[in-house]
Amino acid sequence: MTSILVLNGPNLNLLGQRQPDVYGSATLADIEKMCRAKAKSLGVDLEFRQSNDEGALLDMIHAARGVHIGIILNAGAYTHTSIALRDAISSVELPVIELHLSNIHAREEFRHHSYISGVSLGMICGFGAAGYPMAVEALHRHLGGAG
Ligand code: CA2
Repeated sequence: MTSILVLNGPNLNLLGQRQPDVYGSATLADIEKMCRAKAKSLGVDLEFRQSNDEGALLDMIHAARGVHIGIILNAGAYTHTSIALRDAISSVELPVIELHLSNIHAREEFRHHSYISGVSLGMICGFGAAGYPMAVEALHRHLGGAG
C-alpha cells in the first residue's frame, strides 16, 4: 500500500478561472497532472479529489485509513473554520501535510489561523501550484522514501 490522497476543499474547482493574481493560472486538472507526474517518478499511487462539502471531506479523510499512506490537504476556507476537519485528521492517524497555494500569513488576518496546522505533519504555503508536488515529495520522504 503506497498511495497518497490529495484532498482539495471548497472553491478549489474554480482554480484557473478567477483570481489568478492570488491563486495562479493553473487549473485543478493541471495540478492533478503535476501531482501524478511526481508520484509516478517516486513510484507511488495517487488519488486526487475535490469537494465543496465539508461532510464529504470528512468522509474522505475517514476512508483514507488502511487505503492511503498519508494525505495532502488543501482545506480551502475550512482551514480557518473547521474543528470537525481537525478532529478527523487527529482520528485518522495518518500523516497529513497542510497545503495552501497562497501564503495565508501574508493575507487577511482571518486567514492567519489554521485549525489544521496543529494536527498536521507540516505545512507548505505560498508556492502556488508548485507546492503540491513539493508536498507529494515531502510526504514520500517522511515515510522513508528517498524523495
Ligand atoms: O491558498 C490557498 O490554497 C487557500 O486554501 C485557498 C482558499 C482560501 O480560503 C484559503 O485561505 C487559502 C480559497 C480557495 C478559493 O479558490 C478560488 C480559486 C479561484 C477563484 C476563486 C476562488
